[in-house]
Amino acid sequence: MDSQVFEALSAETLPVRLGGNAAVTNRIGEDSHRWTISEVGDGNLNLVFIVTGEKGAVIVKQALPYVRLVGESWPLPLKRSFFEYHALTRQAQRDPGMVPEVFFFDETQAIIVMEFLTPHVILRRALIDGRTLPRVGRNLGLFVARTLFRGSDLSMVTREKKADVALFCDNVELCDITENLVFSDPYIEATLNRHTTPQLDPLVAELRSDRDLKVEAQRLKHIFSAKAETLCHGDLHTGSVMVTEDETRVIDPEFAFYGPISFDVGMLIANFWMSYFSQAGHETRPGARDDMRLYLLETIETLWDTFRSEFANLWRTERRGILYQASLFEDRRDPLAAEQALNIVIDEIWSEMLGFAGIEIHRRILGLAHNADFETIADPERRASCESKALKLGRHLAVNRQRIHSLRDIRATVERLEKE
Ligand code: SR1
Ligand code: MG
Repeated sequence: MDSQVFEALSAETLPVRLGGNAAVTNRIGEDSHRWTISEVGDGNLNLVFIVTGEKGAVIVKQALPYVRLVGESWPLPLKRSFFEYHALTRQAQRDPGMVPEVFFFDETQAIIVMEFLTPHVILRRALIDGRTLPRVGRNLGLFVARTLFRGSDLSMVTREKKADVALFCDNVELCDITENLVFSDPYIEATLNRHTTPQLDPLVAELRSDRDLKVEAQRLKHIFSAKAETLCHGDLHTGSVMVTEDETRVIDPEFAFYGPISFDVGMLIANFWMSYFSQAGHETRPGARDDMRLYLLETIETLWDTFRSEFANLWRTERRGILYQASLFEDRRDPLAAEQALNIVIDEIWSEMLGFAGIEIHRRILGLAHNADFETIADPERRASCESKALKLGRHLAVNRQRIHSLRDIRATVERLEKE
């Protein structure tokens, strides 16, 4: 096989491509004729294979030169694999043990060979199945605090941070997807949009003519594109998290870019709120829905509280970058100055995070890329009811984000909407 020309893998060609590769054979065994290979990619973009040999298994992920969800009519550069590889290495340093270990990267073939996580399942699937994972809120709260703080000018040597901004700034096409699919398309009659029930039509029309909402969506797009604060995962939803009872791992950072600290936090929390509103479409056991909903609200609170306290801890112990330097706050007569600055920074993350969460909810119901939480609700009436409650929460968060002061206030809104 020509190693200089990209070729999409298949179960037949994969052993030829990777059979002689020591990084792979050391993990799973040398006899590639005995490998079993299954393609399991269910995302929107890539091929994903589980490759099992006599000694073990690995994941082989390959980017395709187009958007898998749409087809070859939407080309997408292979270089997203390069950004995913570099994001994984940085996240592994910033929060060890939280991302899969990478064994091999081939830039030309856009292949990453990495740890096969087992018996992990995708968090979104677990939540649809009504599973309550006790450690997810804390683990994810720590992950976002550590990766986002340690990738910013609060922590990094500024020359290294600027070099990294320059490296990741070429992930243009993936940012372009987010800029259009997340921040703009849901609020216009875009060709790629769809919502799955006509029952939503009146609410969708209302949202698309809501001036305050459209202004906020564009303000948030402005923050997304202009605030190169830290290395974001870029697509941190519950489909990008794998779990067991004890472990949480974050996967798929191909959308990595330098953006606002608040972006990953908001996208992630939005997906727990969507899970909350989708529960009425999934549960049949008596009482189970209420338990699950309570679990989801508590997980959101744990995630945010953990993020805030770990971010504050890192602020107090690891603030070695160019921002809010300790030298400016050394005056013992005013020990609260650094704490005042911290509170202002966290308040800004909070209000932006709420806005991003609201927009993420909208795009998953009105835009191109939907999520299984709602899509797998078979009854259209019920699906529309779940989706409309989520859409209303999204509007509330985006428009009122600077007037909302606590998750307790949001909880009251969420529970009121659920009873509608
Ligand atoms: C065309 S890509 C659509 C979506 O899939 C990815 O997972 C991202 O969420 C993107 O917005
Ligand atoms: Mg993905």
